[in-house]
Amino acid sequence: MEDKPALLRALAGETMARPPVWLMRQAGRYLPEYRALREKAGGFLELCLTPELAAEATLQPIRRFGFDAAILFADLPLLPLLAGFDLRYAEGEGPVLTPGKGRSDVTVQVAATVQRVKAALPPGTALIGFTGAPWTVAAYCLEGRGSRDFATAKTVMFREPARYQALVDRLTEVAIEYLVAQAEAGADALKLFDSWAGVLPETSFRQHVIEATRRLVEGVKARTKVPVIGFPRGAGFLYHDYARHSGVDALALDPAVPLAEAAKLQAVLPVQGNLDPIALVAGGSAMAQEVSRIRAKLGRGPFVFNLGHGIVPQTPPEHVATLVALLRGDA
Ligand code: 1CP
Repeated sequence: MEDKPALLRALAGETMARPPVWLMRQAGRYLPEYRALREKAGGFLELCLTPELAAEATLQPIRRFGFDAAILFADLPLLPLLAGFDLRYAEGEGPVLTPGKGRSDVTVQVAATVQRVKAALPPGTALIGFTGAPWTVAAYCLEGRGSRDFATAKTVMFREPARYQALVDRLTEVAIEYLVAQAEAGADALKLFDSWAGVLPETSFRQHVIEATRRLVEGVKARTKVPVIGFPRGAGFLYHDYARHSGVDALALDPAVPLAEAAKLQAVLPVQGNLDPIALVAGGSAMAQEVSRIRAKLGRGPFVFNLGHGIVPQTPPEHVATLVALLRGDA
């Protein structure tokens, strides 16, 4: 079908003459209009859970750059809120989670955001819903906040496997409901962020990344047909087994995945990635060379152009415009 969004065609395995493009963290502090909206919202949680404001944050980068996909503006620690954790954003810090009462209206608010965005998007622009994958969300719950190595969370995983598993079972149950609600509200694809997959050794990775993702995907697929993109950041050699056994429909690649390996992965699943976010900060010929290297290697199969991780706040918006123009052949 000609009017099917380019993103969905690529995720379904089609090789596109021009790869669809969107960027992880395409909404956020590098955009002056986001900073203004954030100011107006007061707190970051209010921004995420007020559909009118969250929809506006989602649409800002689409208006400015015309990406092929929008990604729901929300955050990964919203899932623990649904599983009985309290969440606050400390000034100048990331999320802080503590066991508590949680909030029961998260899914309703987020689904309302999805509906609003969907109604406002041009028909060729896909909408991506998301949540964190079980290990990464459990890691934030157990650690209580961001960490370089998630040593506390890993200690619980090793020392108290039953407690760890009980938490993951609960998170998986709420994640299935949350993702299905997003799909039913109009999300065209779903993404699972396993941002901390790379801190686990092989055995834990197989059990708590691949197998835990497989169970989550199975639960989602029993109720909706939308494609699922998996992002096991830092998986290294284990990307291959993740591609074969996690049940996801497409793979998001981090910047460290060599293009020769990426091409092998692409023989198994459509791939998305993997420009280094700092190459986007640098811009100029260094960025242009990286873009053509990635495109030359991955453009001959099912491919979605993206960064290998999120846009950083110091990124000049003009470099994003140049990147999109390069990919569209207008620069
Ligand atoms: O100051 C601000 O305005 C808050 C910055 C911010 C933003 C813009 C946070 C706090 N979250 C978000 C939005 C967000 N987060 C989106 C939607 C916007 C978009 O992509 O355009 C998405 C998909 C996420 C997902 C997310 N949140 C991830 C996975 C992706 C990744 O970067 O690996 C993770 C790990 C988080 C947790 C989080 N939220 C925010 C921060 C600062 C962090 C990192 C905390 C830490 O580990 O220290």
